[in-house]
Amino acid sequence: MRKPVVLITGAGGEIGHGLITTITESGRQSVVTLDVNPLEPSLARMVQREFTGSILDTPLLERILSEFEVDTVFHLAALLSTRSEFTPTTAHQVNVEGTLHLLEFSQREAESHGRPVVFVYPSSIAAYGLPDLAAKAAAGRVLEEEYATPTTMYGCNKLYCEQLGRYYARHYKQLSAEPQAGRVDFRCVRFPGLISAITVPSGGTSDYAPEMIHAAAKGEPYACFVRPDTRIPFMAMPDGVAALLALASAPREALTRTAYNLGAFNPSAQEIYDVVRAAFPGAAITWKADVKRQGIVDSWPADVDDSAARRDWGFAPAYDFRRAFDEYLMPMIRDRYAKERR
Ligand code: AKB
Repeated sequence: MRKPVVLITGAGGEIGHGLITTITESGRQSVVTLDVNPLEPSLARMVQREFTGSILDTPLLERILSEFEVDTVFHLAALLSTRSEFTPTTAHQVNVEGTLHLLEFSQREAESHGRPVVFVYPSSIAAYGLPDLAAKAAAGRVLEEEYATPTTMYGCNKLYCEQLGRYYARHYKQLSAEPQAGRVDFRCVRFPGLISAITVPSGGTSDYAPEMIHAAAKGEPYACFVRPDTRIPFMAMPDGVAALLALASAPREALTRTAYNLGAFNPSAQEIYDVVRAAFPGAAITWKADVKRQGIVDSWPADVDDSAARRDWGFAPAYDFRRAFDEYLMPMIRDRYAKERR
């Protein structure tokens, strides 16, 4: 008998690092990965099988389907918001068609082993689109249904894929005589900006926070591409990974919606600057707002209402702003770059 495995797409990215490590260290399930680039050797050693290729490569997905019994999919592969604005049609292909391929893959896996496949999808605060700064200031903590009018290709892709996942979950449920059998159990979070001590993201618009911190730790100058008063929600990467795993294992009947807001802390860029400069007094950080990227973060909410996630599946981030810096980011980042310098 084949043993069920977890499939992680985009596994070599920021979230994939933490997810692979946490799942494999728990020893509970084996992990199979798919990424356009080979995994770092330290990650590759942890996984049962690594596939290098595109989520748009249907024969490759067929091969995974025939070789593995996948019962959970973490579909992380995507082009982020800034990058997607430069190549919108490619972004649509990867972010939307790629997700469609993975949903179809999951549907067929579920049919073949007669049990639901849990499909975990990271959506984003980019799914929101606030019309201007006055509306952003007045909106406060936005609810999932509010301001669902994204301004970026990435945001449109994320919002649509939330609906696509919901369609798969509902459509096949209605077709099936046995409601739980053979279907996609779609679950999704809207992530804020994520900050990791281990990796620096690329192609995102919330990247100014991790870039500022990592540049300061490396002793490199950094020109921040947003204004000091810019405010969006953020989360420390360990809380992001923990949230994906908590949502994946939550009892189905506890879930009242398919897409959940998540938040942890929401400092302004100036507040991030202040803690970074307190930790690295010599840090050479300047301000050089980029009109396009500033426009994107100005359309994202200053904060989100994540009470549904807290109520339904016990979401409770361990790191607030202070703890994220004092107990996670600073010690790990200092250690990491000190080792590199040795
Ligand atoms: C991005 O900036 O594109 C991402 C996101 C907020 O989804 N980090």
